[in-house]
Amino acid sequence: MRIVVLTGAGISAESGVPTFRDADGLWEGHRVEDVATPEAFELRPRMVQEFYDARRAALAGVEPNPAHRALARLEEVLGDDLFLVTQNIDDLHERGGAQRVHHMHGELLKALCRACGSRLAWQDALVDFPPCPGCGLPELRPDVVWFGEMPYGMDDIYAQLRTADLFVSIGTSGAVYPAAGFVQLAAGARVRTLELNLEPSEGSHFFTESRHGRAGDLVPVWVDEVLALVGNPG
Ligand code: BV8
Repeated sequence: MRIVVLTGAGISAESGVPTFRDADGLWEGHRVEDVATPEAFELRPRMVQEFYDARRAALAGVEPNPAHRALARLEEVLGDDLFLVTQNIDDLHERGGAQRVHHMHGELLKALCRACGSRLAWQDALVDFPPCPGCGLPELRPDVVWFGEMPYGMDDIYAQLRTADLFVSIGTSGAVYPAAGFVQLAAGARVRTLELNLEPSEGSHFFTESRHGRAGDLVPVWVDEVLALVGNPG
């Protein structure tokens, strides 16, 4: 069984990573366009760097939860038949044990040099624009996809969506494109679709099935069902 899983901020909520749109969400106090656009970076580079420096530093204080770990168990059994794509820029899928995670919106723990294009593992702050280890220029930015920028790996993602047996969306509000359009694309390819989310998302009506609750409860149960189905009671 070939499965494509898409995750959003909701899968990391129980780990203590703030979501975007919830009451005290990331966008609280920050207008998206003020911190997550190339234009904002041109206008107020230090403010944007500080926004991502704070989120990068906060990663040290959070741990993966049962939903992250359950998906790693599923990956172990399904191997390449599982395609795990996330909108999240945290590293909790990897720390939960997943080996192959497609970060379509980039990663907090990577820096991208605007001068030489180097992409580097990065733990520290970028607010003082340290020199790029590749070219020496002070042109490092967070390696995240901002609004108006092309998400990463779209061709792979579209190819996987068209040939899957099942598309599962976990912890996402379905408010941001192109990720919010995956369910319609999958449905168009006659792929079964399942939503696991705290509440109905903006695209709930497109899903074959929806289960509402906390990812930390829903995902391990769903993974056990799949593992039983594929004859490997994990
Ligand atoms: C692009 C990285 C060209 C940075 C992010 C079509 C129509 C309208 C607009 C557009 C369109 N196409 C493009 C656009 C413009 C724009 C867009 O979508 N705007 C929106 C606001 C309308 N999209 C873009 O600009 C994209 N680029 O389009 O390029 C192109 C075109 C075609 C094909 C290719 C390219 C780039 C978008 C990426 C921007 N970067 N992140 C950063 O993190 O700072 S987006 C960021 O916001 C996240 O990555 C994520 O994608 C989104 C937040 O959404 P969620 O993750 O879903 O989080 P949210 O808080 O909203 O919801 C959480 C959900 O979890 C809720 O439903 C809640 O109920 C649930 N939940 C909470 N707790 C739990 C839970 N569920 C389970 N358990 C729990 N415990």
